[in-house]
Amino acid sequence: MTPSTDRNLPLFERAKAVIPGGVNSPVRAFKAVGGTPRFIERAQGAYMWDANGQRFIDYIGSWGPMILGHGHPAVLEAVQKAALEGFSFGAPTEREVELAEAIIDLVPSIEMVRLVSSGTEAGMSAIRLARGATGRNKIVKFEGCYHGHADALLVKAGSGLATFGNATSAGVPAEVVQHTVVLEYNNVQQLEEAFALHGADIACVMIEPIAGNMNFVRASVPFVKRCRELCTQHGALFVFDEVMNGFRVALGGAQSVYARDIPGFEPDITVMGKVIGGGMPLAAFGGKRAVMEHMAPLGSVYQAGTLSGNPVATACGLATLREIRQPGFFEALSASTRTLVDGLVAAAAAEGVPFSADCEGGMFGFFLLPTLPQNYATVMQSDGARFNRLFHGLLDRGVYIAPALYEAGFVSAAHTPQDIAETISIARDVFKSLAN
Ligand code: HOZ
Repeated sequence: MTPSTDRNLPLFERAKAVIPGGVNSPVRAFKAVGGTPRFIERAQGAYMWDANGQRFIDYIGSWGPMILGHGHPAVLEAVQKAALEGFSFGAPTEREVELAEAIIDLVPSIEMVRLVSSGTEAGMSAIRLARGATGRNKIVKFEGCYHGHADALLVKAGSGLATFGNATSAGVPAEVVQHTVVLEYNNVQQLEEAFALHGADIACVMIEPIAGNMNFVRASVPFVKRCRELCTQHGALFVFDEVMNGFRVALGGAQSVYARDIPGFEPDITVMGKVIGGGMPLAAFGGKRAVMEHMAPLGSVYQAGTLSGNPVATACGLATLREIRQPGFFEALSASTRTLVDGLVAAAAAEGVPFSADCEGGMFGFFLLPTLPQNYATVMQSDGARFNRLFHGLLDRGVYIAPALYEAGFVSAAHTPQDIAETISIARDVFKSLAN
């Protein structure tokens, strides 16, 4: 691409004149990796095309929602039909009930659910609900977990904040986060100490069970088990933030993955987003009836939204859930993701590049570290400069991964074995250049 035919750069310059940093969500600006963000014109299946007409195999999938790939015919049909019927009514619809029923059917810990428009809104409302239901103020979160950009949760968070080296946002008054207790992920001892100190004041413990905002780090089974035990023992609520994991790592979400090792395991509140909207602005939080009945208009915890349960978004989400419920869907998706991850590990090993990777369902992550990290501090030891070379090497050759070290990747049902094989072969080329 000669400078005169490149359209991404002039678009970025134009964007920067009218939008802070040229983007509507910081990580898209390529600030950490350098270079010019690609302005996407269209997408289909596993591919996206930028303003220069370059094709990319897409492993971002709109940061998670596009589990079926782009432009799935059944989803398109549902969205087109819903759009013709009306964009927004600000009144209840049958489709909202259907979507709530589908979520409850798939996630046994959820008996009632409230639909909202974004993961941030869902996380923020879940915290308010936990505080309202328990009459307590303190919330426990873990370093590197990102639960959206609500004030009380923007402390030592991952995602874009980690990328810019400032895990706590400016503009959040100390008073607002005085009740937020931040602990190390996977550190049982710290958790026990926090409960010993504040047990009677803790409204909830909130966790990304398979954290996707410090790349991909699993909460260990003993850690999740201890969180559950301590919450129950002290009357606190255990909140699973499954915005990334829900309907992505397994049909029943991360909680169904942990229930394999912890019989009967259930969180009290689940926060969902991304896949349930299928690419439209839709998110949710749900839990046991006794907890959810604290929500207005039944109870005194207030939350509302003009676009909550939007008819086009719910049509998109329902059509997406219908597809991922098909027998064998998750087996096939998990197998593709596993093939990708194993292939990348083998390619890095062949070129002598220290590399570790992990996956669950259609979500994966990798590190330029010899072993998988267990917490944020270890994630931070990753070699950022080397990651940037890897990122640009892949991007130039048509493989689009997240432009930051701290973000998980996503495989869709539209990724064919050929796409995966092509990705691994491109990665091997790039690893070769990294080894030099
Ligand atoms: N919160 C997303 C990363 N974990 C970024 C979303 C976006 O930029 O679209």
